[in-house]
Amino acid sequence: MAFGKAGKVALITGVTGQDGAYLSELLLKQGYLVHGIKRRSSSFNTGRIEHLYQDPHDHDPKFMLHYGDMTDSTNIIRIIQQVQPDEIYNLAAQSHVQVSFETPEYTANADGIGTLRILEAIRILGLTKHTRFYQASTSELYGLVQQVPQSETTPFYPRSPYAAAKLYAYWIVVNYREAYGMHASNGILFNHESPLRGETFVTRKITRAVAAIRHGHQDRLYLGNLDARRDWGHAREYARGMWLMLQQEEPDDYVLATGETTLVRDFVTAAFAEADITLEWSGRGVDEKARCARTGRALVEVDPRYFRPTEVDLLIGDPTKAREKLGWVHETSWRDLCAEMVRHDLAAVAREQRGEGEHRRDGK
Ligand code: NDP
Ligand code: GDR
Repeated sequence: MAFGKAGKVALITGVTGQDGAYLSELLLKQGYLVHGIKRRSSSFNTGRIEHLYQDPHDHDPKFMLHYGDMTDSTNIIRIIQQVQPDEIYNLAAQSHVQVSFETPEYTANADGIGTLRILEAIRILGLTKHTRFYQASTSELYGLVQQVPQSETTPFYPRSPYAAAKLYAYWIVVNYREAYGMHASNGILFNHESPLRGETFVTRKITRAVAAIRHGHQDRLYLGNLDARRDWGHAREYARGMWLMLQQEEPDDYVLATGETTLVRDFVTAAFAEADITLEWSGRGVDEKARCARTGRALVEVDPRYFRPTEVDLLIGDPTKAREKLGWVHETSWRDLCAEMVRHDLAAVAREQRGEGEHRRDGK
């Protein structure tokens, strides 16, 4: 791996999330001084970056956290002024598509206007020519299928308040790049997962449930639309792609994807298989019940409460531009990713059984 210039300063919003954790690790390894913005929370929200934490009283800490929120301009301006970052990675977002239908205004504020707040802070503070900016854009922008595979030139058609908010963020980044010559880039990232994935996204919900079922702590997994197709890659590899975008001489927009698409149903089957449980599907469509061949028990059921008012049916990305210009390629197949997540969650349940940890039941 190429190493960045020692002593660069990065600011990461959303540092406590899946991508924030992988990106922090990567940048620290590259010799960056990393500042992260975390939200005040009544419960513990720094589990993913616990291993990177450094006591602020330490001499010369390389990883520092600041309280902040994407909905508070004054706070964003103050942190950027203090930190004077060379690079800002804007990963903070209300990132759950289904939840965005329930909190559309907040999602627009945090994900859409929040992005504007950072860009304006860079401008107000006179950092336009100094600070490079990465925006966590998303394959959800493509929404209703226009053409596949989806690339940087495929038209957008957002299908959720989340995607509409991210659409605003995408275009305001392009606009600040063109209007003020900022080094601002959009990474249009397709779904990426890992053992650090939030527990209410479908892959992790599945792998956690498989582990709980395998150990007899849970008897059923309720899911929504099993017929959606997603292009799933490994989050660690996508974090490297983000960093590569900001190392280019010119800012630009890039798709990161694997180029392979998989049914949610097939991910479910593979995850159970990894835990030595063979699923036999009794049918297709929304009323199906999946049955476990070995025991005859229904292990997976479709619950319409997890259907979205509007769904994104098919995502499959074309990462050619990222390969050619950034030299970025994905390495982990979705099957290996699924296996890694199942093994991780099986081990977590086993630790809990030995009284060494806690395994919570799934939510949405
Ligand atoms: P996560 O949901 O795991 O992390 C989101 C982060 O944003 C968390 O640190 C969260 O804090 C923080 N956050 C949420 N709301 C606010 C707010 N109002 N102010 C400050 N911080 C906030 O997401 P991922 O790591 O998976 O994704 C990172 C980014 O990439 C997101 O913007 C997401 O929309 C986008 N994206 C993700 C893809 C994926 O497949 N993972 C694909 C394409 C784009 P807390 O920990 O306190 O909740
Ligand atoms: P997505 O991820 O909406 O693609 O957004 P998610 O894992 O939530 O859903 C993927 C697909 O699975 C279907 N599904 C379910 N989803 C959830 N969460 N829970 C279920 O029980 C369930 N059953 C079926 C969904 O309908 C959907 O089709 C993620 C987020 O990380 C976004 O922030 C990011 O922008 C996109 O990926 C790219």
